[in-house]
Amino acid sequence: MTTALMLATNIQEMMADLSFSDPVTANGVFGPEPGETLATYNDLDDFDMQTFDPPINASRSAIPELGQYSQLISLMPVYPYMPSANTNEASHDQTLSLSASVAPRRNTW
Ligand SMILES: [Ca+2]
Ligand SMILES: [Ca+2]
Repeated sequence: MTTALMLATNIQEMMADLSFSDPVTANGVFGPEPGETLATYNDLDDFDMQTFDPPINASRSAIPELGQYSQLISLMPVYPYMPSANTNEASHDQTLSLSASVAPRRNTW
């Protein structure tokens, strides 16, 4: 397994059991709700536009040994049967799915 694939898999495993809506505020903000941190992110969209540098493992712990890499997470709410039809994050109330991309990248010094 390449390092990049492993870093993407870490994110996938970390997010696998999270709900689509915040369990406290239901449909709160698209992104982390006020006061939330990496340790308390509790729904999928909390991770939108987060960059982890150094990267993290599936338990949300930093991996300083791989400090030459970082992980960028981008989420977009999508319609289940038309995943490319939505381009507006604000319309997440009508959608049931999320498209996630993880971009492990090698930092340049
Ligand atoms: Ca949340
Ligand atoms: Ca949220």
